[in-house]
Amino acid sequence: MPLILHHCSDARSFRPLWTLEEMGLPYELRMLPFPPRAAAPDYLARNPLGTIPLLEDGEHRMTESAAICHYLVSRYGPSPLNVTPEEPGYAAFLNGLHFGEATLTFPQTLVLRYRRLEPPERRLPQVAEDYERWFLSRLRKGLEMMTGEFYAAGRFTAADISIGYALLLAVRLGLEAQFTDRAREYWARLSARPGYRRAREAQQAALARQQVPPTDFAAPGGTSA
Ligand SMILES: N[C@@H](CCC(=O)N[C@@H](CS)C(=O)NCC(=O)O)C(=O)O
Repeated sequence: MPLILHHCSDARSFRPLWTLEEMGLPYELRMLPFPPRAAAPDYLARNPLGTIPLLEDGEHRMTESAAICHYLVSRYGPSPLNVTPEEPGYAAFLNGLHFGEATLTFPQTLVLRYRRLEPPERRLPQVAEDYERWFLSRLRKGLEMMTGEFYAAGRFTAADISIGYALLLAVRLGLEAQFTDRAREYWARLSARPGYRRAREAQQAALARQQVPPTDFAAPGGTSA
């Protein structure tokens, strides 16, 4: 049975898509309009949270993007994208996987929601500004913990994919101009990877084939990204 990934363009489900492409695993990509909860109500039968990603692997369903990346590299490895508990980089690996989502992506969803997605009368500029500052400060300080070109184990791993998605979202939100040199160089390294490029091509091809509109991060009507 193939792995099935439910995905909205440029949303957190890009993390597992990138991982699948880096690993060269076979998968089926099912595109959804954003936000799926409102735009594709049938999806709630598969994932009651209404969020993406959803990975279906036989009887297993997973809805947390960083956990899915961890699952793929450990369940379908061995892969250099994984770091095992025996390796010295294991602690940094787990830290990076969760740092990318909990510390770097969540504050950006507040920026997105209260600056762009909510209808004008519900927007909260103070919240958006505060969490933009929060994100940029955590990004700067968090990347200071990196000792080499990648976050853990001296090589590209799923931790870089988790953090890389947060950088992709920041670019989509127009925050790139405020990146430090370190963040800018890190993002350039990640986004130049053939695996990243293949994931973007797979996303664009699936959007066209399935006739699904791309996520519009500037449009009111979504609730959170
Ligand atoms: N922590 C979860 C968050 C999942 C999530 O909130 N996804 C967003 C898209 S990036 C979503 O589906 N938002 C639509 C909604 O809340 O209706 C993860 O890392 O996958």
